[in-house]
Amino acid sequence: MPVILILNGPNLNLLGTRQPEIYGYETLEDINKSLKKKFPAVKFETFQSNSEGALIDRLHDARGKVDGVVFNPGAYTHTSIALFDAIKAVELPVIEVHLSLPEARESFRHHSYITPACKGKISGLGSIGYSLAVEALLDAGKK
Ligand code: CA2
Repeated sequence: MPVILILNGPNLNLLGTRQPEIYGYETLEDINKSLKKKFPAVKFETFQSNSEGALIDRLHDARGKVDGVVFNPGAYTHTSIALFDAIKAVELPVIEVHLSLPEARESFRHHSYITPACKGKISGLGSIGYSLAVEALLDAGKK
C-alpha cells in the first residue's frame, strides 16, 4: 500500500474559519478526511505545523518511510531556502500545492523557493489540488 504524507505549513490550521473567499470553506481536517475517503488504497500520514523547523524535521523523518509528499508550505513557500534544502535532502517526490494562485496575488507571493526542489506543482484550484497531487504521485509510482 503506498504511503503518502500530507504536509501543511503555517496558518493552514485556520482553513475554513477565515478568508473563505480565498481559501474556501473546508477545514484542513475536512481535506484530510476526504483524501482518505477518496483513496482507500493509500495510507495517509498528515502533519501541519506553524514552525519551519518542525516541517523540516517531519520531512527528515519521512525519508525512506513514505512514497511521496503533498506539501503546501504556506508562506514559507516565499521565504524558505531551508525547506528547499530539506526537500532536496530527503530525495522524495514532493508535489507543491497551493489552494490559491500565488502568481495572481501580491508580488511577494510570485516567487517560490520550493518549486525547483519539487516534482510538480498544483495551484489555484482549491482543495481539489491535494487530490490531484495524490493522483500524480500514484501515477508516477506505477511500475
Ligand atoms: O494558496 C495557498 O495555499 C498558500 O500556500 C496559502 C498561504 C499563502 O501564504 C501562500 O502564498 C499561498 C497562507 C495560508 C493561510 O491560510 C489561512 C487560512 C485561513 C485563514 C487565514 C489564513
